[in-house]
Amino acid sequence: MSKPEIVVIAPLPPFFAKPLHEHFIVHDLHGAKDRRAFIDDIAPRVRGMVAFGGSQIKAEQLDNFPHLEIVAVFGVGYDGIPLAACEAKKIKVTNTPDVLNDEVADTTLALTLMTLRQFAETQKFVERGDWLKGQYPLTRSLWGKTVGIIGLGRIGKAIATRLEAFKTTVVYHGRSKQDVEYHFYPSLVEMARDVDVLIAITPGGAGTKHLVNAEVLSALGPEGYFINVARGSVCDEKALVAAIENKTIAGAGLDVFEGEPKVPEALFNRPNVVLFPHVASATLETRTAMGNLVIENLRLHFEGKPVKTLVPELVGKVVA
Ligand code: NAP
Ligand code: 8YV
Repeated sequence: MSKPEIVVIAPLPPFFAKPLHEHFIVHDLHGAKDRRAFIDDIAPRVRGMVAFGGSQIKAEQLDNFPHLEIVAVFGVGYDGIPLAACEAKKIKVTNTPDVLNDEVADTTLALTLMTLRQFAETQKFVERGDWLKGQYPLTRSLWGKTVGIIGLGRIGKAIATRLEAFKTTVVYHGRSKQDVEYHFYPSLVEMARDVDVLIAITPGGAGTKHLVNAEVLSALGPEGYFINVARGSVCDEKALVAAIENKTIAGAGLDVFEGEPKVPEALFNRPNVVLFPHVASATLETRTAMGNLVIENLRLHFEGKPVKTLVPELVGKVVA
Protein backbone atom coordinates (compact mmCIF):
# COMPACT_ATOMS: atom_id res chain seq x y z
CA MET A 1 0.00 0.00 0.00
CA SER A 2 1.39 3.45 -0.89
CA LYS A 3 2.09 5.85 1.95
CA PRO A 4 -0.66 8.38 2.77
CA GLU A 5 0.18 11.97 1.81
CA ILE A 6 0.17 14.70 4.44
CA VAL A 7 0.96 18.41 4.51
CA VAL A 8 2.97 20.07 7.25
CA ILE A 9 2.35 23.78 7.81
CA ALA A 10 5.34 24.84 9.96
CA PRO A 11 9.05 23.98 9.95
CA LEU A 12 9.65 20.38 11.02
CA PRO A 13 12.29 19.77 13.71
CA PRO A 14 14.70 16.97 12.60
CA PHE A 15 13.76 14.55 15.41
CA PHE A 16 10.17 14.65 14.14
CA ALA A 17 10.84 14.89 10.40
CA LYS A 18 12.64 11.53 10.26
CA PRO A 19 9.88 9.29 11.68
CA LEU A 20 7.18 11.29 9.88
CA HIS A 21 8.90 10.68 6.51
CA GLU A 22 9.16 6.95 7.34
CA HIS A 23 5.39 6.59 7.53
CA PHE A 24 4.00 9.25 5.18
CA ILE A 25 4.71 11.24 2.04
CA VAL A 26 5.29 14.62 3.65
CA HIS A 27 4.67 17.91 1.82
CA ASP A 28 6.35 20.88 3.46
CA LEU A 29 4.05 23.84 2.83
CA HIS A 30 6.18 26.11 4.98
CA GLY A 31 9.19 25.62 2.70
CA ALA A 32 7.23 26.19 -0.55
CA LYS A 33 8.38 29.15 -2.70
CA ASP A 34 5.09 29.49 -4.60
CA ARG A 35 2.47 28.44 -2.04
CA ARG A 36 -0.49 28.61 -4.45
CA ALA A 37 1.15 26.41 -7.08
CA PHE A 38 2.38 24.05 -4.37
CA ILE A 39 -1.11 23.69 -2.86
CA ASP A 40 -2.74 23.19 -6.26
CA ASP A 41 -0.25 20.44 -7.02
CA ILE A 42 -0.63 18.46 -3.77
CA ALA A 43 -4.30 19.18 -2.90
CA PRO A 44 -5.82 16.23 -4.84
CA ARG A 45 -3.63 13.80 -2.85
CA VAL A 46 -3.37 15.31 0.65
CA ARG A 47 -5.44 13.45 3.29
CA GLY A 48 -3.77 14.63 6.49
CA MET A 49 -2.30 17.80 8.01
CA VAL A 50 0.19 18.32 10.82
CA ALA A 51 -0.32 21.62 12.66
CA PHE A 52 1.44 23.00 15.73
CA GLY A 53 0.23 24.36 19.08
CA GLY A 54 0.68 27.92 17.84
CA SER A 55 -0.78 27.32 14.33
CA GLN A 56 -3.61 29.69 13.46
CA ILE A 57 -5.64 28.10 10.67
CA LYS A 58 -8.58 29.88 9.05
CA ALA A 59 -11.62 27.85 8.00
CA GLU A 60 -11.04 28.97 4.36
CA GLN A 61 -7.56 27.44 4.44
CA LEU A 62 -9.11 24.02 4.92
CA ASP A 63 -10.90 24.51 1.59
CA ASN A 64 -7.47 24.29 -0.07
CA PHE A 65 -7.45 20.59 0.76
CA PRO A 66 -10.79 19.06 -0.30
CA HIS A 67 -9.70 15.52 0.61
CA LEU A 68 -8.47 16.38 4.11
CA GLU A 69 -9.54 13.77 6.69
CA ILE A 70 -7.46 14.60 9.77
CA VAL A 71 -5.57 17.51 11.35
CA ALA A 72 -3.04 16.17 13.87
CA VAL A 73 -1.86 18.93 16.21
CA PHE A 74 1.65 18.70 17.64
CA GLY A 75 0.65 20.22 20.98
CA VAL A 76 -2.08 19.88 23.59
CA GLY A 77 -3.53 23.34 22.80
CA TYR A 78 -5.59 23.57 19.60
CA ASP A 79 -7.06 27.05 19.97
CA GLY A 80 -5.82 27.92 16.45
CA ILE A 81 -7.79 25.16 14.73
CA PRO A 82 -11.28 26.03 13.34
CA LEU A 83 -13.20 23.23 15.04
CA ALA A 84 -16.65 24.16 13.69
CA ALA A 85 -15.35 23.99 10.12
CA CYS A 86 -13.62 20.67 10.87
CA GLU A 87 -16.85 19.29 12.33
CA ALA A 88 -18.82 20.47 9.29
CA LYS A 89 -16.33 18.78 6.95
CA LYS A 90 -16.05 15.67 9.21
CA ILE A 91 -12.33 16.28 9.63
CA LYS A 92 -10.83 14.69 12.76
CA VAL A 93 -8.65 16.87 15.00
CA THR A 94 -6.20 15.24 17.40
CA ASN A 95 -3.83 16.78 19.98
CA THR A 96 -1.08 15.57 22.33
CA PRO A 97 -2.46 15.59 25.90
CA ASP A 98 -0.71 14.17 28.99
CA VAL A 99 2.70 13.36 27.43
CA LEU A 100 3.86 16.93 28.19
CA ASN A 101 2.31 17.44 31.65
CA ASP A 102 5.50 16.87 33.62
CA GLU A 103 7.67 19.02 31.34
CA VAL A 104 5.30 21.96 31.32
CA ALA A 105 4.84 21.67 35.10
CA ASP A 106 8.61 21.56 35.68
CA THR A 107 9.07 24.63 33.47
CA THR A 108 6.30 26.45 35.33
CA LEU A 109 7.99 25.85 38.67
CA ALA A 110 11.33 26.97 37.24
CA LEU A 111 9.74 30.11 35.78
CA THR A 112 7.96 30.86 39.05
CA LEU A 113 11.11 30.46 41.13
CA MET A 114 13.16 32.45 38.63
CA THR A 115 10.65 35.27 38.80
CA LEU A 116 10.37 35.52 42.58
CA ARG A 117 14.09 34.95 43.15
CA GLN A 118 15.17 37.01 40.09
CA PHE A 119 17.47 34.21 38.93
CA ALA A 120 17.85 35.57 35.38
CA GLU A 121 19.09 38.88 36.77
CA THR A 122 21.43 37.29 39.36
CA GLN A 123 23.37 35.67 36.51
CA LYS A 124 23.68 39.03 34.71
CA PHE A 125 24.82 40.55 38.04
CA VAL A 126 27.72 38.08 38.26
CA GLU A 127 28.61 38.44 34.56
CA ARG A 128 28.60 42.27 34.77
CA GLY A 129 31.10 42.07 37.65
CA ASP A 130 28.60 43.71 40.01
CA TRP A 131 29.22 41.07 42.69
CA LEU A 132 32.71 42.53 43.11
CA LYS A 133 31.01 45.75 44.20
CA GLY A 134 28.45 44.32 46.63
CA GLN A 135 25.68 41.86 47.38
CA TYR A 136 22.62 41.22 45.21
CA PRO A 137 19.46 42.73 46.79
CA LEU A 138 17.14 40.39 48.71
CA THR A 139 14.35 38.74 46.73
CA ARG A 140 11.07 36.98 47.70
CA SER A 141 10.47 33.36 48.83
CA LEU A 142 8.15 30.92 47.12
CA TRP A 143 7.76 28.64 50.16
CA GLY A 144 4.98 29.70 52.49
CA LYS A 145 3.09 31.57 49.77
CA THR A 146 -0.44 31.00 48.43
CA VAL A 147 -0.52 30.18 44.73
CA GLY A 148 -3.68 30.43 42.61
CA ILE A 149 -3.88 28.20 39.54
CA ILE A 150 -6.18 29.36 36.75
CA GLY A 151 -7.11 26.10 35.01
CA LEU A 152 -6.63 23.05 37.24
CA GLY A 153 -6.58 20.57 34.36
CA ARG A 154 -4.01 17.91 33.48
CA ILE A 155 -1.07 20.32 33.58
CA GLY A 156 -2.55 22.49 36.33
CA LYS A 157 -2.70 19.41 38.60
CA ALA A 158 0.92 18.49 37.79
CA ILE A 159 1.88 22.07 38.73
CA ALA A 160 -0.15 21.84 41.95
CA THR A 161 1.62 18.61 43.02
CA ARG A 162 4.97 20.30 42.59
CA LEU A 163 3.81 23.44 44.40
CA GLU A 164 2.82 21.30 47.41
CA ALA A 165 6.36 19.93 47.55
CA PHE A 166 7.55 23.55 47.56
CA LYS A 167 5.48 24.14 50.73
CA THR A 168 2.95 26.51 49.21
CA THR A 169 -0.83 26.59 49.65
CA VAL A 170 -2.58 25.84 46.36
CA VAL A 171 -5.99 27.27 45.40
CA TYR A 172 -7.64 27.33 41.98
CA HIS A 173 -10.12 28.98 39.65
CA GLY A 174 -11.98 27.40 36.75
CA ARG A 175 -15.49 27.27 35.35
CA SER A 176 -16.39 24.42 37.68
CA LYS A 177 -15.47 23.10 41.14
CA GLN A 178 -13.62 19.80 41.13
CA ASP A 179 -13.37 16.93 43.59
CA VAL A 180 -9.93 17.98 44.88
CA GLU A 181 -8.55 19.18 48.22
CA TYR A 182 -7.60 22.64 46.97
CA HIS A 183 -9.88 25.59 47.70
CA PHE A 184 -11.99 26.63 44.69
CA TYR A 185 -12.69 30.26 43.76
CA PRO A 186 -15.63 30.82 41.39
CA SER A 187 -14.39 34.43 41.09
CA LEU A 188 -10.95 35.01 39.55
CA VAL A 189 -10.79 38.54 40.97
CA GLU A 190 -11.38 37.21 44.47
CA MET A 191 -8.71 34.56 44.03
CA ALA A 192 -6.24 37.15 42.70
CA ARG A 193 -6.92 39.28 45.80
CA ASP A 194 -6.10 36.34 48.12
CA VAL A 195 -2.97 34.88 46.47
CA ASP A 196 0.69 35.84 46.23
CA VAL A 197 1.25 34.14 42.87
CA LEU A 198 -1.23 33.65 40.03
CA ILE A 199 -0.44 30.95 37.43
CA ALA A 200 -2.43 30.74 34.17
CA ILE A 201 -2.58 27.29 32.50
CA THR A 202 -5.90 27.26 30.63
CA PRO A 203 -6.54 26.72 26.92
CA GLY A 204 -6.43 29.80 24.69
CA GLY A 205 -9.19 30.93 22.33
CA ALA A 206 -12.34 33.01 22.68
CA GLY A 207 -13.46 31.42 25.98
CA THR A 208 -10.40 32.62 27.89
CA LYS A 209 -9.47 35.82 25.99
CA HIS A 210 -8.13 38.44 28.43
CA LEU A 211 -9.29 36.40 31.42
CA VAL A 212 -6.39 38.07 33.24
CA ASN A 213 -7.30 41.72 32.74
CA ALA A 214 -6.57 45.03 34.49
CA GLU A 215 -9.09 44.24 37.25
CA VAL A 216 -7.47 40.86 38.01
CA LEU A 217 -3.97 42.36 38.00
CA SER A 218 -5.09 45.17 40.26
CA ALA A 219 -6.56 42.59 42.66
CA LEU A 220 -3.25 40.67 42.58
CA GLY A 221 -1.63 43.84 43.85
CA PRO A 222 1.87 45.28 44.32
CA GLU A 223 3.14 42.21 46.22
CA GLY A 224 1.70 39.71 43.70
CA TYR A 225 3.35 37.85 40.81
CA PHE A 226 1.74 36.68 37.56
CA ILE A 227 2.99 33.60 35.68
CA ASN A 228 1.61 32.75 32.22
CA VAL A 229 2.25 29.36 30.62
CA ALA A 230 -1.20 29.14 29.01
CA ARG A 231 -1.55 31.26 25.87
CA GLY A 232 -0.70 34.93 25.29
CA SER A 233 -4.38 35.62 24.57
CA VAL A 234 -5.34 34.65 28.14
CA CYS A 235 -3.78 37.88 29.46
CA ASP A 236 -4.46 41.47 28.36
CA GLU A 237 -0.83 42.26 27.54
CA LYS A 238 -1.34 46.04 27.51
CA ALA A 239 -2.77 45.85 31.03
CA LEU A 240 0.14 43.63 32.09
CA VAL A 241 2.75 46.03 30.71
CA ALA A 242 1.02 48.91 32.52
CA ALA A 243 0.96 46.89 35.77
CA ILE A 244 4.69 46.19 35.48
CA GLU A 245 5.57 49.79 34.51
CA ASN A 246 3.44 51.24 37.33
CA LYS A 247 4.61 48.58 39.82
CA THR A 248 1.00 47.66 40.59
CA ILE A 249 2.15 44.02 40.52
CA ALA A 250 5.51 42.76 41.83
CA GLY A 251 6.63 40.84 38.75
CA ALA A 252 5.80 38.43 35.95
CA GLY A 253 7.13 35.21 34.43
CA LEU A 254 5.94 34.72 30.86
CA ASP A 255 6.35 31.81 28.44
CA VAL A 256 3.64 32.99 26.02
CA PHE A 257 2.70 36.34 24.47
CA GLU A 258 -0.23 37.82 22.57
CA GLY A 259 1.76 38.55 19.40
CA GLU A 260 4.55 35.97 19.81
CA PRO A 261 7.29 35.78 18.73
CA LYS A 262 6.95 39.55 19.21
CA VAL A 263 7.39 40.51 22.86
CA PRO A 264 6.72 44.05 24.15
CA GLU A 265 10.09 45.75 24.65
CA ALA A 266 8.66 47.46 27.73
CA LEU A 267 9.11 44.09 29.45
CA PHE A 268 12.81 43.79 28.60
CA ASN A 269 15.68 44.19 31.08
CA ARG A 270 13.62 44.17 34.22
CA PRO A 271 14.90 42.03 37.13
CA ASN A 272 11.31 41.21 38.13
CA VAL A 273 10.24 40.02 34.66
CA VAL A 274 11.40 36.66 33.28
CA LEU A 275 10.76 35.96 29.60
CA PHE A 276 10.80 32.53 27.93
CA PRO A 277 10.27 31.95 24.16
CA HIS A 278 7.35 29.47 24.50
CA VAL A 279 9.58 26.60 25.63
CA ALA A 280 7.50 24.99 28.38
CA SER A 281 7.41 21.60 26.60
CA ALA A 282 10.62 22.06 24.62
CA THR A 283 12.88 19.15 25.54
CA LEU A 284 13.98 16.35 23.23
CA GLU A 285 12.26 13.79 25.45
CA THR A 286 8.89 15.51 25.59
CA ARG A 287 8.82 16.76 22.02
CA THR A 288 9.69 13.19 20.87
CA ALA A 289 6.76 11.83 22.91
CA MET A 290 4.48 14.49 21.38
CA GLY A 291 5.73 13.62 17.88
CA ASN A 292 5.15 9.92 18.49
CA LEU A 293 1.56 10.62 19.52
CA VAL A 294 0.98 12.70 16.38
CA ILE A 295 2.28 9.82 14.27
CA GLU A 296 0.25 7.24 16.20
CA ASN A 297 -2.95 9.22 15.62
CA LEU A 298 -2.21 9.59 11.89
CA ARG A 299 -1.32 5.91 11.50
CA LEU A 300 -4.43 4.74 13.36
CA HIS A 301 -6.58 6.99 11.19
CA PHE A 302 -5.07 5.79 7.91
CA GLU A 303 -5.40 2.16 9.08
CA GLY A 304 -9.13 2.80 9.53
CA LYS A 305 -8.95 2.52 13.35
CA PRO A 306 -10.15 5.02 16.00
CA VAL A 307 -7.54 7.71 16.74
CA LYS A 308 -6.07 7.82 20.24
CA THR A 309 -6.66 11.46 21.22
CA LEU A 310 -9.51 13.06 19.32
CA VAL A 311 -10.17 16.53 20.81
CA PRO A 312 -13.17 16.36 23.18
CA GLU A 313 -15.26 18.91 21.24
CA LEU A 314 -15.42 16.49 18.28
CA VAL A 315 -16.18 13.30 20.21
CA GLY A 316 -19.47 11.99 18.85
CA LYS A 317 -19.42 14.66 16.11
CA VAL A 318 -16.94 12.99 13.76
CA VAL A 319 -16.06 9.30 13.43
CA ALA A 320 -13.09 8.83 15.78
P1 NAP B 1 -6.94 20.63 30.30
O1 NAP B 1 -6.62 19.36 31.00
O2 NAP B 1 -8.07 20.66 29.35
O3 NAP B 1 -7.15 21.75 31.40
C1 NAP B 1 -7.62 23.02 31.12
C2 NAP B 1 -8.18 23.66 32.38
O4 NAP B 1 -8.59 25.00 32.07
C3 NAP B 1 -9.37 22.92 32.95
O5 NAP B 1 -9.13 22.69 34.31
C4 NAP B 1 -10.55 23.90 32.76
O6 NAP B 1 -11.38 23.82 33.90
C5 NAP B 1 -9.84 25.25 32.69
N1 NAP B 1 -10.57 26.22 31.88
C6 NAP B 1 -11.02 26.09 30.61
N2 NAP B 1 -11.67 27.19 30.22
C7 NAP B 1 -11.63 28.04 31.28
C8 NAP B 1 -12.15 29.35 31.49
N3 NAP B 1 -12.84 30.00 30.56
N4 NAP B 1 -11.91 29.92 32.69
C9 NAP B 1 -11.23 29.27 33.65
N5 NAP B 1 -10.72 28.04 33.50
C10 NAP B 1 -10.93 27.43 32.33
O7 NAP B 1 -5.68 21.15 29.48
P2 NAP B 1 -4.11 20.92 29.77
O8 NAP B 1 -3.66 19.68 29.09
O9 NAP B 1 -3.86 21.07 31.23
O10 NAP B 1 -3.51 22.18 28.94
C11 NAP B 1 -3.90 23.47 29.28
C12 NAP B 1 -3.37 24.49 28.32
O11 NAP B 1 -2.03 24.79 28.61
C13 NAP B 1 -3.33 24.15 26.83
O12 NAP B 1 -4.60 24.22 26.21
C14 NAP B 1 -2.38 25.21 26.31
O13 NAP B 1 -3.08 26.41 26.04
C15 NAP B 1 -1.45 25.44 27.50
N6 NAP B 1 -0.11 24.86 27.26
C16 NAP B 1 0.94 25.69 27.06
C17 NAP B 1 2.20 25.16 26.85
C18 NAP B 1 3.39 26.05 26.65
O14 NAP B 1 4.30 25.64 25.94
N7 NAP B 1 3.43 27.22 27.25
C19 NAP B 1 2.38 23.79 26.78
C20 NAP B 1 1.28 22.98 26.97
C21 NAP B 1 0.05 23.52 27.21
P3 NAP B 1 -12.97 24.05 33.81
O15 NAP B 1 -13.45 23.19 32.68
O16 NAP B 1 -13.49 23.67 35.15
O17 NAP B 1 -13.13 25.52 33.54
C1 8YV C 1 4.26 23.67 22.10
C2 8YV C 1 2.09 24.09 23.41
O1 8YV C 1 5.07 24.79 22.17
O2 8YV C 1 1.25 21.92 23.63
C3 8YV C 1 0.98 23.11 23.51
O3 8YV C 1 -0.18 23.55 23.50
O4 8YV C 1 1.88 25.27 23.41
C4 8YV C 1 3.49 23.61 23.37
O5 8YV C 1 3.65 22.36 23.90
C5 8YV C 1 3.64 23.69 20.79
O6 8YV C 1 2.50 22.95 20.67
C6 8YV C 1 4.65 23.24 19.75
O7 8YV C 1 4.04 23.23 18.55
